[in-house]
Amino acid sequence: MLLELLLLACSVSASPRLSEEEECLLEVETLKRSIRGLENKLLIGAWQLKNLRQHNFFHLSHRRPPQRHNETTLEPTSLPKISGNLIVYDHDCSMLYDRLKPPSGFYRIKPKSAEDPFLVYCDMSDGGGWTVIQQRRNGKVDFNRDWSDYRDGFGNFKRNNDEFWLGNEHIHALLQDGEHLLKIDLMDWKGEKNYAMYENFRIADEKDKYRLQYGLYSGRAGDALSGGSHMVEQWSVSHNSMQFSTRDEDHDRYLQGSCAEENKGGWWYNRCHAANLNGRFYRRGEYKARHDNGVVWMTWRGLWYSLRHTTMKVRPLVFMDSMGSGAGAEG
Ligand SMILES: [Ca+2]
Repeated sequence: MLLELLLLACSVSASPRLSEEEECLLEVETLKRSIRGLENKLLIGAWQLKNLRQHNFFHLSHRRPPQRHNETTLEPTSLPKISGNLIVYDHDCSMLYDRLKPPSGFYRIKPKSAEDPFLVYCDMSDGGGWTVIQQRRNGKVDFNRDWSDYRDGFGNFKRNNDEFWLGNEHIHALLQDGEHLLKIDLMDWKGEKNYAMYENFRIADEKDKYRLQYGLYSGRAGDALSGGSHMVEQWSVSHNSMQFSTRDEDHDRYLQGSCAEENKGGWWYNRCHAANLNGRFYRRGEYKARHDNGVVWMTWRGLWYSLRHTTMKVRPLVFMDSMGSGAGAEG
């Protein structure tokens, strides 16, 4: 549009002399180049804004000097590469641990199958290398949320004791390559700790509603994900091969109602559960309610006790083989 006006202005004002026409064309060419330069600046700005929004913090490592008005174009190939503190080498926290052995904290990772890097909490204690996918600590974050929140992740990603759900899309990407161990750390209101581990933990993609799969259980808190040791309970509450449900997307096996609605969280509900780690946060442990909707691990403290701390964290099985059991009871 701008260019058309410029060309029009040229054709009206220019005399038929060739030199002036050439001059005008030259000016148009210069303006075209500066438009391309501005378009590229806009691209860089949008790219920086995207990073800022995704990761809360972002420092320009290579701030470009201000451009002169008639400076020639910046070709797209000169867009800044991911560099400086934006470099993301690690597919998960185990890779970061192997490389740098840093302390526990929030780091940016990029699993092979993920489109963009994202922020995770890395637990570098307990053998190190754990990527944390869920954390409950103080009840400050509401876990009774919709499908899109559980898909994309929610909560706070700043302090070590922040509560969050990493997001089913991120968890799916994280577990795509190789086999992973899931460790669940629990703590009750007296400060007693316990844990459960599952081999070959993975979840399907969104098309299959993030269906849960896991293999062998080990640990001391009991196999609540499979509903304990009774066959009848296992049939109705085992979470293995269940799809994910939220209050607005019911994929459970409870035909008369919605487990997610009753139990106040997103989870792989059957009809309904023996483990409800995304449930409602009750501040005193034992609770009374219409439904067993607390932060529950049935095989340890029962359905009517809501836990104080929970952590769900994953690590490649290979990592465990090279480091020993990793079976510490750290919460
Ligand atoms: Ca249902």
